[in-house]
Amino acid sequence: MQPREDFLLKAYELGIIKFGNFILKSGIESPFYVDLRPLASSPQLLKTLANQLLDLVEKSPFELICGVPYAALPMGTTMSLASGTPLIIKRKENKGYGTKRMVEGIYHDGQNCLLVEDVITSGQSLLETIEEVEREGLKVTDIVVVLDREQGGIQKLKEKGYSVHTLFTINEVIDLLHRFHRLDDSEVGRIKNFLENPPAPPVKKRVGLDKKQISHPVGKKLIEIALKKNSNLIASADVISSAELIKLAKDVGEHIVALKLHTDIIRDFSFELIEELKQISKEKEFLLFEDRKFGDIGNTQDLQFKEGMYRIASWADMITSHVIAGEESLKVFDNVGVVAIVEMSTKGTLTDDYYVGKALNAAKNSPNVMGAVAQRKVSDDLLLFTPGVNMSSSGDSKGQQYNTPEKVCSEYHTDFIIVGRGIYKAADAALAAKTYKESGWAAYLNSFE
Ligand code: 5BU
Repeated sequence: MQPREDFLLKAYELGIIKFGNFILKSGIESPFYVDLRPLASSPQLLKTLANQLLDLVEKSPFELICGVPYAALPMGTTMSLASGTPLIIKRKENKGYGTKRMVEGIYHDGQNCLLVEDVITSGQSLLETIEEVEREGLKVTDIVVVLDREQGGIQKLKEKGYSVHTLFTINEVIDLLHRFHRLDDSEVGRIKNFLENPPAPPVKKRVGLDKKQISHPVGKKLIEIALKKNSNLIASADVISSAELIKLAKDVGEHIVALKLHTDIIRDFSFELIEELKQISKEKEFLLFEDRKFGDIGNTQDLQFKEGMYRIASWADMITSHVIAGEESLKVFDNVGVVAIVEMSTKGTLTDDYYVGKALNAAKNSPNVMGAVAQRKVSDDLLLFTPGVNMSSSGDSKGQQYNTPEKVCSEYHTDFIIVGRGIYKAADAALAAKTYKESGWAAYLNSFE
């Protein structure tokens, strides 16, 4: 038996490949599932693997080794120990926006780094890793991969000029396991058929406003208004005087589902203003949405929400809050629909993937939360609000980034678009609101196709 075959059979006994029915991350149902992480539980096998991978790249010109997190980290480390080549570590959680470096360790510009990957499928995540490593000034020419699932990844990387060295292809693994009686004929047939005709990933259908499972009463009310008015438009009234605000509310009221306010920018704020806004909102049927972006400990938020000169709790239907202080801090917002800020629209925002994931979890666990502000899809049990929408500009000089209603509705499945300057700075705000309402609703309807 060859050393490769011996390695594979032992690795199989450890459980690195399982057969049956598995739902992959993409939603595809697969007859096998590969997970190379258990290899780290056998130091001997890990050493054997590292040596075999090093043999594959014997002639490659690398000066550093980097394992793609997480499964390939122990492999990269073992290769580093076995070869005496320094290791560097790529972070997974930081998307490169903050100040933290993406790659940790000692290295300098222009050094050649060998990337180690456990399994390659479409090659997409490897391409992203390469980009991040190259952005740090390192050079990538060679990649070594334990298993190629033969779904186009190798081809994609080769087209981009990278040399890819693979220890096994999935077909080879299946054949070997067949030959050594770990798989019977019918299982092999089923797997080969899957590999030859890989199914397309199921497309996740957008859930319409009428079918969304929203239990919060304010969320239900907002949906009711949207369906009645055929509008998913929220106007952001970032004006600084009561007179302007009242005029805007009257002008755009019939087209919107909510009027978003920043009451702390209004020079002459008063409760007469609030009373008048409430009156207009009742007549024109829209909700009052205070974009306060709370972001403190629960007790302070409680005071900011109920007390002070704005007494937001006494009049707002909806508010925004960061979730930075954790789930419990959101409990103070009773009798109001909370929209959790999980991702911001600005260039260089610190709300990276890691933050968004945690923030969404906190939002979903909080009964006061009815929706989220984000620039990506969120789960169907939250309403999605997307600001940074403008049809005639791509951004401003202070970091704002704009998308069109079409883009946010079709790509993010946004439920409500939020438009500020696109409306209140227009020569005719009423007309602009009507235009955004019509484009927003058409984009919403088109996003089902
Ligand atoms: P604009 O004039 O359309 O750029 O105004 C956008 C509004 O949405 C403005 O009131 C912001 O405070 C608000 N906003 C945003 O633009 N981006 C975000 O990520 C969040 C809020 Br959260």
